[in-house]
Amino acid sequence: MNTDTAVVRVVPTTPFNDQRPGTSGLRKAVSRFQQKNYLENFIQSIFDSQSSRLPHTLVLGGDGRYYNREAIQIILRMAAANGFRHVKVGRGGILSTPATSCVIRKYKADCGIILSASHNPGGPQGDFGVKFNIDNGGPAPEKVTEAIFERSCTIESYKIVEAAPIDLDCLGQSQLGNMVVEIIDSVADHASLLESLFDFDQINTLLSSGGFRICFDALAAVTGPYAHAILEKRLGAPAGSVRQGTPLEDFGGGHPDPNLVYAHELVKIMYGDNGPDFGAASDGDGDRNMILGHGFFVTPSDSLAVMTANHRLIPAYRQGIAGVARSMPTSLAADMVARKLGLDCYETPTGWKFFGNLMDAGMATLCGEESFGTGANHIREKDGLWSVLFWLNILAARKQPVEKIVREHWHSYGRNYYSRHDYEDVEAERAHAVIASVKSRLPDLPGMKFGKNEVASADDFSYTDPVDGSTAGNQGIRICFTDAARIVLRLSGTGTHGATIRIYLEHFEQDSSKQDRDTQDALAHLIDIAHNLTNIVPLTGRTKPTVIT
Ligand code: VG1
Ligand code: CO
Repeated sequence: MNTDTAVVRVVPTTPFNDQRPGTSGLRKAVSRFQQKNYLENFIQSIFDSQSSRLPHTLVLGGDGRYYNREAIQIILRMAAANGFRHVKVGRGGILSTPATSCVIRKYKADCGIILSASHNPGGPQGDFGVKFNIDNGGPAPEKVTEAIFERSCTIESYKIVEAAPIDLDCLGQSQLGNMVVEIIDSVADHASLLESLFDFDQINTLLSSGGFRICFDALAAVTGPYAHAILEKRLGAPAGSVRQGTPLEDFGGGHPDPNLVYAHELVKIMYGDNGPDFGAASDGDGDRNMILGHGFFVTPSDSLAVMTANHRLIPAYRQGIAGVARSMPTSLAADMVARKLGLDCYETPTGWKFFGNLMDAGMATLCGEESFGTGANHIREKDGLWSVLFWLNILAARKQPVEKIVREHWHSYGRNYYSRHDYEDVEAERAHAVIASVKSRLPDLPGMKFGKNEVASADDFSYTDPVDGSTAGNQGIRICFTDAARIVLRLSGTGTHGATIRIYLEHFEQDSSKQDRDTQDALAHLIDIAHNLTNIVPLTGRTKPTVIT
């Protein structure tokens, strides 16, 4: 189709007041995004905030959720009107978040747009979202998201060309005005990057031996095609090792969130008699992961620590790694490893965007968050399948069960009992009251005793980026105890209904004879202290968390 003559329409609009991106992009109910001009305003605000440089190449895709295809058609017509010359789109509108990061970097694109609300449910009654990534392949840093938000507050018009819809399902190039639209294979680039990092032959031998079984649950979200191609076709896992491997617009009605609560079918399989040796799940947009052994759950914080301790088993990291970084609420397990191995260790605010500078500057190689996210400097996003392959490579090299590897790890480095308690959909005012009441007590807490636990320090975490000196305040309350236990409290920046209070609890146990306890039991004393400190029950009217991970 030749639409060289495509007419650019300038459409008048008025600002919406709720387009400030959160922890990871702009997330709203689908119905909000479908409101007239809502998506268009936000996309134009992104393009306007980039106008100091001539835009050239954009990478575009999404997790396949409801409204993905319609949004892609709108964004393509707006990109053409805004002067882009080339857009690479994942076939069928499908590109996982890590694959998008990979494609941006590989082809030196200027930026990327990922249509996803990650782990939030999809479908007409669910959520939609827009993430914006910059030329290093990573999420836009706060100065960029703030500029987008400011623009959205004053926007008066957006630009779009009139054109017939592009066929998203057919590989190859077509023309939209002066812009080339290229439909690319969603999987190929990311799969070959992953192949360059790990020992695929060793993993293949393990998976095709018949003696070692895996179960990967894509939760009917974006990773299905990637997992089928890599785990089954390339690495020899028998067909059927990947379940729920077809992306559905509503994720089959579930929460595409890989944790013990929402990936319950996988959990049942892995804890069943004769369950597989290794299990994993991924989230809506493929950047998160959960790792399980037979009858055994690996906390994401422990997963980062085990990866750090075993990095020399992986070809890409055999020569050593630069350092490790974790988000503030993530447990200190990785720090224990870093200390023993003499590696640099960084603590950043929640959200992958804070790791980008550390990786760009060659300061951190492995990064992780307690929220089921681990990744490395091969791209600038967390990467679910990378994490799965990292574990499979460790298992293939060590020839031990997952549980044994983790227990030996605890024996060497100590165990960080860890859990997160979420109170979802709390009335915003009440949630802010909880935070405010703890904040007002912070100066008095150091030295205070709660039973046997004495507070060593208490603060509101603020971060100064060691690379560019930018600062981020109000990143969560940390209360640290003299025995290395911690309670962290913050509000979620990804929800779309009311406010979500997250309480993170951590207790360190060096004594091997005490590393076998139930997590919630081991944390019971800290849970009591957290209730006492936050007054969460009287202030919110909630007696227990909505989700415990
Ligand atoms: C949550 C997690 C955070 C993660 C973010 C995006 O944020 O806690 O660790 O980076 O989601 O994940 P919050 O503000 O709700 O706690 V995802 O997989 O969007 O891309
Ligand atoms: Co995600």
